[in-house]
Amino acid sequence: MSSDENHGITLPALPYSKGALEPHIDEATMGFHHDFHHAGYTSKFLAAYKKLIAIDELKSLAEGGVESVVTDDALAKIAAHPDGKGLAGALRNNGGGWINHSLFWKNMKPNPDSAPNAPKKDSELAKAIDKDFESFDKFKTQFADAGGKRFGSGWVWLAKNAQGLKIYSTPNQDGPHNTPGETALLGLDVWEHAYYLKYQNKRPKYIDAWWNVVNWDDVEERFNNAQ
Ligand code: MN3
Repeated sequence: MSSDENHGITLPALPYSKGALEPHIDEATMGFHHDFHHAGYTSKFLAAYKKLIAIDELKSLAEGGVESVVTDDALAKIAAHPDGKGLAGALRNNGGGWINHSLFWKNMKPNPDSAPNAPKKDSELAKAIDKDFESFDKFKTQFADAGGKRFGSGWVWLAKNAQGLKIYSTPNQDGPHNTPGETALLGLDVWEHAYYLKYQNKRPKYIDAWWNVVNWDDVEERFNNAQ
């Protein structure tokens, strides 16, 4: 398939091997998560996207790129079109799933020795976290709380907008991409498929372990690019 036919909606390769995040995130979970869940979101998003751009009155929504079709505004316009009712839901869930997981893999990196893991001291990101959350520890507590309180499936985000940094959670595959002006810096998948094999129903244990593998260089790069 050429890049024209898939509109850039492809399954990105993991930036490390499936077992590289052990012992924090297990190899089997990474395999299912990437090869089945993310692959499924990718193929279903592409199918829905192709249907969307075949509708004359709606195809202009894609002019800003594939991510522009999953803002809340675009999805409302799609849902209001007679041919777009089922399509809006498919785009929201699968487009969101494709975007969120593409970020999630890059947001992590191996840390087999569980070395201390935090943003670089004196980086602009570290200063912004201290400014908006008082301290890195308080940031982590607030972020983990948001993950623990998310009922059912969803995500926790550290996002940036014109006012600064904020933490929030979203249901299902929603995320900062739904809102223009919000930039996702760090996302945590709290769907059971992200942790159940290793941690069963113990989501807080998964979140505790996940802090070890956060790729703060990636978060910092997103923060600096969002200035
Ligand atoms: Mn997932």
